[in-house]
Amino acid sequence: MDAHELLTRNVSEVVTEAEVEALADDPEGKRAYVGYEPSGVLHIGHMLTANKLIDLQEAGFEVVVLLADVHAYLNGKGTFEEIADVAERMRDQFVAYGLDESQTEFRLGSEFQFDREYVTDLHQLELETSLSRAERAMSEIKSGDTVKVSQAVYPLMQALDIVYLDLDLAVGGMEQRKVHMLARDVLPKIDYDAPTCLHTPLIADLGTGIGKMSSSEGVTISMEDSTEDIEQKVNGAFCPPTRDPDPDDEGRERENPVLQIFEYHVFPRFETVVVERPEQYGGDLTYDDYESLADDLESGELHPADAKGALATYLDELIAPGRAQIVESRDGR
Ligand code: NAL
Repeated sequence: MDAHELLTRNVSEVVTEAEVEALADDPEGKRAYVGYEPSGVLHIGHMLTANKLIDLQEAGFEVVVLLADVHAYLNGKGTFEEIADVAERMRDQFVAYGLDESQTEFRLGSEFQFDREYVTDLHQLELETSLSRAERAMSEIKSGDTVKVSQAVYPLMQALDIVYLDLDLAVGGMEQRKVHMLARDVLPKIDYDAPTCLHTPLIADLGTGIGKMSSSEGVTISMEDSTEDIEQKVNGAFCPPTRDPDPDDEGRERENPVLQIFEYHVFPRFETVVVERPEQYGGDLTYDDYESLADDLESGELHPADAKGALATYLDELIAPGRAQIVESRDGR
């Protein structure tokens, strides 16, 4: 797979096409980052951006994972002590998931976000940004019902981090796009470059196929799930025999989350996917790519129940190392 395909496969949006093509032409030594508010346990959304980081490492990029401890604090996620503890565990889970430790730079935001130069730049960005713009940028990220001043500072710090970590490419889920658009507008006003951005898709809620899967509501998959939990959640998933459960709806309100997880999680990490079936139902099916599996689901060759059985097996394999890491760190206390 060439560098351009590694960069852009399974991506919802790149900003801009021309900038990403220039990076793909000469990827060696380029730096990409993802930032995460530390949370105790990795879930399937973290794993999706991590898959993109693994693609980027394969293309020759250096990868930076920012454990955004100050951002989590500004977003009301706990005390600094609590967040520091959680950040460490999150790092170990990323490594267990498959982010090569020798190729990944893990940073804490608090290492540089209190420096005088950083804070001075931050205040300059505050002068350049309206409150309403900052608030809009946070609509998909903020926790709690009321907007706090801290949450208006948050996206400006996220913009500035891209500069201070010396990055060529900012990666995030689609919920980060408004923050990145703000960064592209506001950084040039204080004479920094607008960052190139790449956004990964959001997976629909497993149970209904509606909206986005989130750790706060609905059904999600996390590294804490046992094999039985995964089987149960996947068996109960919404999986009509079609890629597009909402053909009349222009906005595609409903997705097929089982197919999405095959596309964004299973095929990027496994060369072939085997769906086991008893001889009497036609025997095992083997797939080399997502499209042929989705075609078979649509034609009726592959029954949703068999697709779910295989999905549970592969998901379990993907999270098993992280699950073992969580158990180990609990036992170690
Ligand atoms: C992501 C987050 C916080 C700070 C960042 C700085 C640079 C790059 C990415 C960053 C966390 C993210 C979230 N906003 O919602 O988890």
